Amino acid sequence: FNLLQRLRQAIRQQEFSLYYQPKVALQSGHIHSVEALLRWPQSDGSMISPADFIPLAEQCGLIAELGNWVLQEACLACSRLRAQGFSTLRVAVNLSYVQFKNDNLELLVQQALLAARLPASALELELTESLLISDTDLIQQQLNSLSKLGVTFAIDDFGTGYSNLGYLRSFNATTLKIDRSFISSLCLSERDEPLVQAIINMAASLGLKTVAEGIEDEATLQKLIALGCNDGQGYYWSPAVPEPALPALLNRPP
Ligand code: G
Ligand code: G
Ligand code: NA
Ligand code: MN
Repeated sequence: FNLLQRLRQAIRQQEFSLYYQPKVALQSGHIHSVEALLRWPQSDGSMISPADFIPLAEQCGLIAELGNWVLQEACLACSRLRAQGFSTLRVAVNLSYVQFKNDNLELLVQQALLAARLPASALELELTESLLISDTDLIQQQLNSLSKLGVTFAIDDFGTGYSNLGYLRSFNATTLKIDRSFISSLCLSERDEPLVQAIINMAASLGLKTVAEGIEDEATLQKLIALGCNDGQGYYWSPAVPEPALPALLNRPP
C-alpha cells in the first residue's frame, strides 16, 4: 500500500480524528477558542502528521471530502462544548486553497453551522497567505460571502509566505497569526523582537488582532504581552488534545 491508497481507505473508513489546541487571551489567560487540527492515528500507535498527508490530499482532490468532514466535526464539537457550559467558545478550522476551488464552499459552511446549530460568529477560518495572494475572482467572492455570513478569518503562518501585503488592503481578516518561527527564538535572537513588534504594530494599525503561535515558556509569554500581542497558542498551555480532554483545560484557572 502506498500513502495515497492508504489515505483513500482512511477517508472511507473514517480513520481520522480531530484534536483541538487552545487559543488563549495573553492578558487574562482565558481560553476563548480552540483550533481544530487533523490527526491520522496509525495501528501501531503512531500518528502521521497533517504536514505529510494534507499536501497529498490536496494533490489528489481528497482534501475536499476530508476538509468538509473537518468543518462538520469541528462545528459539532464546538456546539457540544457550548452545551456543556462553555457557551461562548469559538472554533477555528484550517482551510486549504483547494477547498476554495469548489464553488460550493459557502453552502458547505452554512450546512455545517446549521447541522451543529452553531452561529456563524462561532467559526473562524484560518487561511494561508498563498491562498490570499492567488487573488482570483472566485476566491474573492467566496471570502466576501463567507464574511457576510458572520464567519471570521485569520491569516495563518503570517510572515512566512510571500512578502506581498496587497491582500491586506482588500481582504477582511480579523486576525494575524504570527508564525511560530518568529516566536520560538523571540527570547534568543536579537532580530526577532523588532520583527515581531513591527508585525504587531502593523496589525494593530489595520485593526487586526494578533495571535502568537508556538509559545512554549513564560519568558516568551511575558515578552509578547509587553509587545502588545493579543492572543497565543502553544505548548506553554497545551498541545492539541482530543475533545474529551477539553473541559478540564477550559475549566482550569488561568
Ligand atoms: O497539527 P500540526 O501542527 O502538526 O499541523 C501541521 C500542519 O497541518 C499545519 O500547517 C496545520 O495548519 C495543518 N493542518 C492541520 N489540520 C488541518 C486541516 O484540517 N486542514 C488543513 N488544510 N490543514 C490542516
Ligand atoms: O500551520 P499551523 O500553524 O496551523 O500549525 C500548527 C502546528 O504547530 C501544529 O503542528 C501544532 O501541533 C504545532 N504546535 C502548536 N503549538 C506548538 C508549540 O508550542 N511548539 C511547537 N514546536 N509546535 C507547536
Ligand atoms: Na492553522
Ligand atoms: Mn499556523
